Amino acid sequence: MNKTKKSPAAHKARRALVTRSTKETRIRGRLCLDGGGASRIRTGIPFLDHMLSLFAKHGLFDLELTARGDLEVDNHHTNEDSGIVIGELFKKALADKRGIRRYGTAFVPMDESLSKVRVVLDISGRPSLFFEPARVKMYFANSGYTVMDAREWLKAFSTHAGINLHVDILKGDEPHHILESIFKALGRSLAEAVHRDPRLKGLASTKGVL
Ligand SMILES: [Mn+2]
Repeated sequence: MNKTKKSPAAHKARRALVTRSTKETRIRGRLCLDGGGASRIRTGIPFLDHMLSLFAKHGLFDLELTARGDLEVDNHHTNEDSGIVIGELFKKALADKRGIRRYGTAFVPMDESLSKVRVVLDISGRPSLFFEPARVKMYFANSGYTVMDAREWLKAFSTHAGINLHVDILKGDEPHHILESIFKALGRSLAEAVHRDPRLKGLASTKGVL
């Protein structure tokens, strides 16, 4: 059986570094797509730090993110801009997207709360987000991070990564577990989509562009 000889590029770890400064936030991010799930996240929003470390862990991405934002106003700018920077990191690290699987799907249950989430995505280059969080209780007592904040983050991320993203809550309404399921499922479905398949020559598209 002829062994497909992998080109050196196929082995090279895909990395990116992004810094972004506005009057509202200053953010620096570093990503390795072919990592082991290690992360160092400091956004000043503890619940978001928790979600992004789960995202990195379950996606096997190595991720660093340091954000300094106008939290004295509220967490909106820092939350949204963190999504922008991580989106840009994925776009940059994916570069020409050669050999990637492109599509990813993940279901993640959180057994004790019977919450269940499905994430389906396409690294199509045509960004959009479909996420109707209507069934989830809107507010967290402690963390102050809401399901609407998560939607803002997912919108900023998918727009700047060029990803068509579908998030569906199939069961459950407990916010902490629902959001944990979403960020874990996002990590797992992205890991599948960015995976390089040696049998794939060029792009996973008959149009030849992504
Ligand atoms: Mn948790």
